[in-house]
Parts: sequence; C-alpha cells; structure tokens
Amino acid sequence: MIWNSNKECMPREELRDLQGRRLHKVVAYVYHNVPFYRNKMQEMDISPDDINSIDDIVKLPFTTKQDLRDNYPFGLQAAPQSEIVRIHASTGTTGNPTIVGYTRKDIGIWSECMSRCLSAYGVGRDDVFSVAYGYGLFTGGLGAHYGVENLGGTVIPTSTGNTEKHVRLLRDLGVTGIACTPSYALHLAETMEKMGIKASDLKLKMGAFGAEPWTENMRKEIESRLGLKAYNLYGLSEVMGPSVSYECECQDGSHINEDHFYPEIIDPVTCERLPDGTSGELVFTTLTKEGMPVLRYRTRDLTRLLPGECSCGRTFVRMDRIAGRSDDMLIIRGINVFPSQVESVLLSIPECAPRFKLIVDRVNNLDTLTVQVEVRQDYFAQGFDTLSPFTDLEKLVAAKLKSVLSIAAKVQIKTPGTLARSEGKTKFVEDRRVLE
Ligand code: DLL
Repeated sequence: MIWNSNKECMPREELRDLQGRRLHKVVAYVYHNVPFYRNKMQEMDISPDDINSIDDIVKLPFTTKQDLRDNYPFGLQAAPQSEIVRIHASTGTTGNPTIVGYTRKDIGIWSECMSRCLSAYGVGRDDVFSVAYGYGLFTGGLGAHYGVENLGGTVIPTSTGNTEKHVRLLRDLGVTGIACTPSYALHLAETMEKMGIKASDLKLKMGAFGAEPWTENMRKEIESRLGLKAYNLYGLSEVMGPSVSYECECQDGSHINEDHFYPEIIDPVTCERLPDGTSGELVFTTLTKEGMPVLRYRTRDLTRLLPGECSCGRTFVRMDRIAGRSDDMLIIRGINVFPSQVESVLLSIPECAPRFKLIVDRVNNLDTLTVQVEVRQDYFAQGFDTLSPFTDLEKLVAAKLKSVLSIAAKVQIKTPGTLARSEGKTKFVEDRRVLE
C-alpha cells in the first residue's frame, strides 16, 4: 500500500519545484543559525539568495563526518536547545560520536517517512510488529517504533538480547512483522532451529532489514528460514535514521524519501557530480530538518541512483543496494576489496553459512587476507566432522574468492556457531595491519 500518494507519487516537475523551495529555505535557515555553514558559504562567496532551484545545490559546500566530529557536540545544531525533544548518536568506532538533535517536527517527519516504508512492505493496522533494532542512542529501535505506532500497527519494543525469549514472543503473540539487522535475522533463525520451532509455527509475513550491508543471497536465506518477505530499509543518523529509503513491492532498488532528503552521487575522489546510473558516493541534503539539517552530507556509502520509473507508481528516485563504503574498502596488496564481494562468493557456495570474518594482516611487508567462514549446520551434520572435507571446501572457497577478488585468500572453515554473533551491526573485518 502507498502511505502518502500525494507525495510518494508526485509528478517529477512538481517535486523538483518543492525541492527547490525547500532547499532555499533550509539554506537560509542554516546560514542564519549555524556559524559553521555561514563561514563556509562566505568563504565560497555565496549567500542564500544564490539558491533558487534544486539545480543550485551544486554551489553549496559539502559536509563530512569529520566536520560533525570537529563541531562535537552541538556545533551544527540549528534549533535552540529548548526546541530539541530527542537526541541520538551515531555508532562511530573512533573519535567523537556524532550527536543528532531532533525537534518535535523532525520526529513527526521521521515517523511519516517510516510509515511510508512500512506501508510499502505491507504493514497495516492489523499487524503485530516486533522492533528488534537496538533501542537507545542508535536510531534503529525508536525510529522504527514511532513508524509502526504512527501507522496504527501494534508495536512490540523487543530490542536486542535474549533471543530465545524473542522467539517465544514471536510465536505466542502471533507477530506478523519484524525489524532488525539482517545478521540478527539469521541469528533468530538459528535460535529458532535450536529450539525446535519452525517458520510454519510463526505468523511472520514481512521483515524490514537494514543498518548494515546485505546481499540478494542473504535475502533468500532469511526469507526461507523465517518464512517471510524480506525488504531493504536504509538510513543514517546524520540524515535522520532508518527511513531515508525503502523498497516497494517491486524490490528493484529503494525509493528515497526525496521530498525530505535530496540525493546526489559524486565521485569520491574528485567530488564531481555523476549522472544517474553511475556508481559513486551517496550525498544527502536534508530539505526539511530543523534540529540538525545537513547540506550535501557525504555518507561514504557507495551506490548509484537507478534511472527510469518504477512500476509501483511511486515517482521517488530509487537507489541501488549499498555496494560498500568508500572508507570500508580494503586495499589489499593494492587491490580494492569490499567485504560485500566476499559475502557474495561465500553465499553462492551451498556448504557455507552466511557467517564470516575477514582478517587482514601484514607479514614481512606483504598484506595477507584470511577469510573465516562457518560451514552450514545441515552439511556439518552430514559428516563434515572429519578433516578432509574441510580441506576440500577450503580449496574450493579459496579458488572462487581468487577468481572474484583477483587476490589469494587463506580460507579457514569453522564449525557451526564458532564465529562471534552480534545483536547490532556485525563487524565483518579485522584489520591487524600496523603500518610502519
Ligand atoms: O544504521 C540507521 C538504520 C537503522 C538504518 C535501522 C536501517 C535500519 P547509522 O548507525 O548512522 O544509522 O549507520 C548508517 O549504516 O551509512 C550505511 O553504511 C549503513 N546502512 C544502513 N542501512 C543500510 C542498508 C543506521 N539497508 C550506515 N544497507 C549507513 C546497507 C546500510 N548499509
């Protein structure tokens, strides 16, 4: 179902006009309220009066994660503290976290955008929906929660942890929809299987998965093990949280809530704007945010905007899956390697479970890549408890990885359940290289 067809199906010309007007307004707002943006614009000799249509966006400066860190905690906040009703923080692993304040209007728009996503996934008032993203500073839990409530569904704020209890709740409360990271969905499936509960014992119909990269193969795996239809949900704290983009029933890319978040794709090295269909770094400008608007925020996420119309009737532009992050990209012996490439290879091998870890090291000044992957429980149970099939499988995986990555990787097959599980975002890479 389409939650807000007035906006989601708006004719493109009207949408561009709306975006232009909103851009002018937000630029004037930050110019007068955030010294950081005013200074940057003065350095570039531009003023809000130079921004009169959405095409003028290219005149504006970019904003980076480093800018947000340098202005920690409230330097980029545009609204006075008395207007801020909620604060979230991004999940950075290094340096200052990014603090994001929301006004009441921001929370309303976020809930609206989230309801659009859930509605596209088929969630309605009769659904019982478990939100198993972390509640807290992370935007996943509360973001999805407000969307379900706004739409009129029944929300169960399960959060993460105590997976067995969660599985029992799914069964006993007749839960029909779930939101969590794709890796947690697989952890749930594993836990269900251990508890002897089958997908057919549950009423799950749909799931909203995101917050970390995942692949088509992982989608199939989640769908068959949990007995639901799995949809992609994308977002980031600096821009809003979950609901920046969402898949519709066509599942051919994710529609961006373009009346609120304006997307661009740029070359991550030259910062030159790239045409639709070309892959590069995704950049967002918030068009309506009051608490902490961002101008041309460089997400570091690599993807492309899909040209052409979607048959669902929504006119919002679609983005492809996130292929990786420009800062997650590993350079191993001079070759660019994305963890998502490794994942695709592993998931194409029936014996491998979707549990893996990449360890990058440097031995005698030479980079090494080790890929640890768990063997699937069902193959393991069929006699994978002797050493030699492990060795054969290691050779097979290594050969496939070599053909895709163009570099040799050492493969270590692990028994089921041995790699660490995560309830939130999974850390797929351990880079042990110490640069001398
Ligand atoms: O992860 C917001 C979110 C919560 C999105 C729940 C979806 C569901 P951050 O913690 O700020 O916010 O992390 C944002 O996570 O720049 C991407 O690199 C990655 N990411 C988020 N969704 C997806 C997705 C939330 N569907 C960062 N596919 C983003 C791939 C994703 N990567």
